[in-house]
Amino acid sequence: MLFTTLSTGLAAIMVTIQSAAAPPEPLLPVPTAQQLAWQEMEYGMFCHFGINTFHNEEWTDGTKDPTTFNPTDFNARQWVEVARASGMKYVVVTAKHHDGFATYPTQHSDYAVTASPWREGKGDVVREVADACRELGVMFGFYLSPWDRHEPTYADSSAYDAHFKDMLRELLTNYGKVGEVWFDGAGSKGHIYDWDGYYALIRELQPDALIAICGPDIRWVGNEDGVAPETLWSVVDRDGASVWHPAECDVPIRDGQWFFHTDGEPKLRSVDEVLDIYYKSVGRGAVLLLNVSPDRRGLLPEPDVKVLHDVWAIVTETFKTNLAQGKPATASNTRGGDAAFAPACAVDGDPATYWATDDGVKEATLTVDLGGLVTFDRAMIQEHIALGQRVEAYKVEALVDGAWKTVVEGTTIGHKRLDRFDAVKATQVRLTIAKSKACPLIRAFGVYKAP
Ligand code: FUL
Repeated sequence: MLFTTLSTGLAAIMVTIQSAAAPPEPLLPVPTAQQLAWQEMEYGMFCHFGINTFHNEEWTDGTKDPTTFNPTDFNARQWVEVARASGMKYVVVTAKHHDGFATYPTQHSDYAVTASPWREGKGDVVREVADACRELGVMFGFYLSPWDRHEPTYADSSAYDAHFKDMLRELLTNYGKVGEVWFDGAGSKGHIYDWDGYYALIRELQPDALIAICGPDIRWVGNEDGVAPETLWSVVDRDGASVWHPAECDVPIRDGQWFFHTDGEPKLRSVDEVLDIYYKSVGRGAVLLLNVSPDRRGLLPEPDVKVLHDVWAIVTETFKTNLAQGKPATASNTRGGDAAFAPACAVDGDPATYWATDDGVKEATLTVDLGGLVTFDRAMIQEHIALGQRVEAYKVEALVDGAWKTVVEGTTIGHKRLDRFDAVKATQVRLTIAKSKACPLIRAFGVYKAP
């Protein structure tokens, strides 16, 4: 009796094991855990704040009197609260811009907040931003300009490297966890830096920090418009090797102005313009780092805050209800016929599951029965990029009056693809993966109606 029960149980286990399809092999290269977590954030706030804020200039030359830095109502918590309420998951603050003025009390330069009247020289912008980020659950990052127009050692590469590492060390040890270090390439043409030495220091002191722009973990998208190309790969060739190097789109909310200007309000982009940027960055698989400049009070200006708020209200409202979620889904192919990789996994709202095809099947369709006439004008697709970026071409069609109508055709998907199109009224929706480097892994597929 006991033997029979045991053997029946074993047989059942055997059957389960046999019918489970092997998980797909990763398509190398794949993101690191830190890159993956950053990609999930999608949206962050850049804050340019420093001596320039008080001179109506984008680039001062390192000679402005440090006593001119004097915000009247500085409150970094307001910056981070606004960022969080606006859907942003990280904040990057300028610790030093090209002018060399340090917004934190460095021991390695007199050109710093310590020489300003602000809080009698005892203020620390970086500390207050870092503390607010920690308290509010927002990732903290800093910008440190390699190009330095004030520092006397700048003319001597190795002396300057030592100075720059001294500042880096302070920022990496005194402010808690750092998520991103932003190295701007501007102004540095012809100068030789010890990049490897900088990177080694970061890896040693903050192993989880991502090094952006002039760095190995995050790449610059290549423009300051906040726009990623239609076809965006997170995999690029570097020094003859294929590496995971995802793109970040940095753009100022006031056109052309990273720093606050007293007469800059007319440059403030509209809600529609920022939304368009969102679709062309996050919606093309990049991460958006939107710059909002604190003003001379040391606060984010109210009109800018309103735009951020309104943009996020629209994004949230638009993507609140996936009209395909939980609806019956079928596919032209399911990996091993296994429920673990079924098309339903793309519409279950669970970020951990995905629809996968058998190895070698690089073209496939997923059809969702919407269960009646449904109106939508947005689509969202996500790949399971933890196992590599794969899809090269896709199409979304809607079943309208019994005929399939193409609403959008595109190339790459990556972490997320958002598409806008004229509203359709359909009973079914179909995603076609037309070309893929390996079997496609679709984590999410959704259709939505914008407000
Ligand atoms: C550029 C800089 O020159 C701008 O002032 C700003 O910091 C922007 C983010 O990067 O290269």
